[in-house]
Amino acid sequence: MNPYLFISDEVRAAVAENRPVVALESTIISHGMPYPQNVETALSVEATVREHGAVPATIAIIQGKLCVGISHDQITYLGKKGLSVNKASRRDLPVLLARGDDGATTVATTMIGAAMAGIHVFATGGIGGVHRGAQSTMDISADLEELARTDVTVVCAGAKSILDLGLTLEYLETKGVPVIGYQTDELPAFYCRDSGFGVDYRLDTPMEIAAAIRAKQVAGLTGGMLITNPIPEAYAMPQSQMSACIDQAISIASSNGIKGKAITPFLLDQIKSLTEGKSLASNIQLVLNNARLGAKIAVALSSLS
Ligand code: PSU
Ligand code: MN
Repeated sequence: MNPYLFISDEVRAAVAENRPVVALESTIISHGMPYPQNVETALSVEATVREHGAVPATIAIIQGKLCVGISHDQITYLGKKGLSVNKASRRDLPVLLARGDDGATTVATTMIGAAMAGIHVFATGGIGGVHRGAQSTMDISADLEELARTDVTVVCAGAKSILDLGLTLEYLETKGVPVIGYQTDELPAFYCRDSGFGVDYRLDTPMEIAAAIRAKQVAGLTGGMLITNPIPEAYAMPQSQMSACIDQAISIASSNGIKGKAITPFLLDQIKSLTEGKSLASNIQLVLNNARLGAKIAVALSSLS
């Protein structure tokens, strides 16, 4: 027994009975979107996972416990606290657990909680990656190392072009992380369906993805997989507008000296203002789209194992 791990009864029963479960992160709630849209989105993501036949397991650190399957009240609490909650990646865990503190889990920490609870599929918006200029700043998200070591499949809408997508793909290749395109040959770039970069493999059905996850498990291969799911056409933002906004947001961040863990939330907020809120509407839709795909993959996977 791990005294720092709490698994809800619903999630524990579903995992024990090999029913489909989808893990969900909490940094997207506290740091990725403003209140109240963050709470509304987190609750509709959970509802979407249920509608597609899986149990949602939103993960967060609450009073020093890594909680897998938090309540609606806890989601609301994290959403209202927003940026004042600790953004918790792998390196933050020891101190937050020891102190009995709260933390919103990034992709890396959510993968850790999911793996501890026996959950294989996790849906989110975007992952962290290699930042532009990382050649000198060395700003590379711990999400990539976690994908390299932890056995959880992450469904996302690719990564935002606030990152260097080419270097992010190189890093994932070095670390042995398969990058799969769902019904696409091209890596999606979060708000936009295309990035100009290819994926490693295109798979067109949730069952083909589940078969790859299953093969990895049966073969005893460790590490995660990345499933990239393009934003639905109707909500995609024009590439030229997005790249101008992102360039502007990055230059505002650098003139304000923003760096480290604060950079991603800062850029997201700037982009939201620069697009007059349109990026937030797109962000919400792509997360829902990933929740649907995550649930379908989890359903297919539980039929195989
Ligand atoms: N990208 C988004 N929204 C987010 C994040 C990334 O579009 O909310 C969050 C995720 O929790 C991700 C984290 O795991 O930022 C990466 O932060 P860092 O680069 O500091 O590791
Ligand atoms: Mn970083």
